[in-house]
Amino acid sequence: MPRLLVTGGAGFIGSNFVHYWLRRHPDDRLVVLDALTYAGNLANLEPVKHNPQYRFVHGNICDQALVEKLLVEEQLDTLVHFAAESHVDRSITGPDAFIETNIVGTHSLLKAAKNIWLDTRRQEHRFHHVSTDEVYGSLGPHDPAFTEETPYAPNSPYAASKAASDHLVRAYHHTYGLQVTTSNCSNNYGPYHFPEKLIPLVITNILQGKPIPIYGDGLNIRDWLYVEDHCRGIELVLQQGRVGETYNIGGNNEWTNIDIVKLICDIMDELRPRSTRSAELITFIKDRPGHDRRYAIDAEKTMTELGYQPLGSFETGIRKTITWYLENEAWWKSIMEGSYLEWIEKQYSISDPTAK
Ligand code: NAD
Ligand code: TDX
Repeated sequence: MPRLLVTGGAGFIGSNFVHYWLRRHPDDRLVVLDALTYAGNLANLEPVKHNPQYRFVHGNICDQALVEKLLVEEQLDTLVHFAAESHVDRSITGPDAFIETNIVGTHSLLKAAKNIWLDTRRQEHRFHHVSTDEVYGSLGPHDPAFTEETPYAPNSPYAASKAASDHLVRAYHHTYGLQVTTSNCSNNYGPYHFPEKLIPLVITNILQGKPIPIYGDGLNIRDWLYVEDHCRGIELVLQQGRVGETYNIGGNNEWTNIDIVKLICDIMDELRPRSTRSAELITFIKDRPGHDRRYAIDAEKTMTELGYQPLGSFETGIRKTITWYLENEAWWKSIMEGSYLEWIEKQYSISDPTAK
């Protein structure tokens, strides 16, 4: 019976993973370690708060002594590492936190895992590192999708920090024999997605009658995956993945930003009609510096080796997501204050919103 340490479990994907895992494996021990940065939210974990199998620890992944203490005192044998600074735009305006958490923090976790699982106890263990497709760089319109063999070419400080952490994880396996796996996933969407990211930003801006900011020409392409499919992919890697391997997890679901925004506008008009059409809020603004043009994931290896398949259609997933935001207004409204408002002001306070 695995005993899990989930880092970053109060964030978007981490909290979805906690719910997924405890639903599917109710007898497993699961400890969340999270620093509760602006992106971490205990409300995301409210539904499991009283579950005796679950424990929340407020702490930083850079605190090696704390991680070692938890591994020993809770007899943990599996670490699922979500904790990160995750927003590309914030990495452009302030990269330091990305270096600290994504690189130094991941290294600190690796040192703790090596110290306890290899040097002290010599026990069976797994260190699973959650990474992103952004490490592979940007694709042209007709390029084949990223495979696990695609050379790394990260373009943003965020992507570079994730790439560095992937390399450290690989090196701890190769050099010390730490039992690691890594998964590289495409853009997730679903419940508890922090409203700074495109899909929840569009939904919550429509609900507030605010402009929908689209960077550049809106023709950048992302592959969107429902967050529960990502959680299932990680579960398969934990259960059947080969140690030392990396696995791509994707949705086979490429959309231009403008098309996805128009789709959300149409669904919003149907579910929550307003006096004007939501699409009228669309505002093209200055492009993101270094904006990657296209991401696409080839998940063939994960599908054939582990039986991974994204379940459900995008149409179903996006409707479920929009409905979640409609039904959980208190959740996203409570975020719309303090430091988040300052970020929005700084990022989008372009006096001429059409300035290029
Ligand atoms: P998120 O920003 O929503 O959550 C990150 C969580 O990590 C927060 O709870 C935060 O408090 C915590 N955290 C940050 N710094 C910490 C530190 N130093 N110590 C402890 N906790 C800390 O991120 P997310 O979107 O849920 O992404 C989770 C992981 O998945 C990240 O590693 C990200 O790179 C990766 N990923 C995300 C996506 C996506 O589409 N969101 C896609 C592929 C991979
Ligand atoms: O206001 C916006 N306007 C806009 O046009 C925002 C916030 C985004 N965009 C565009 C930029 C991207 O082309 O939408 C696309 C998606 O943007 P984000 O939601 O910021 O995601 P992205 O930059 O693709 O990165 C995401 O996927 C990979 C996650 O944030 C990363 O953590 C993950 O690794």
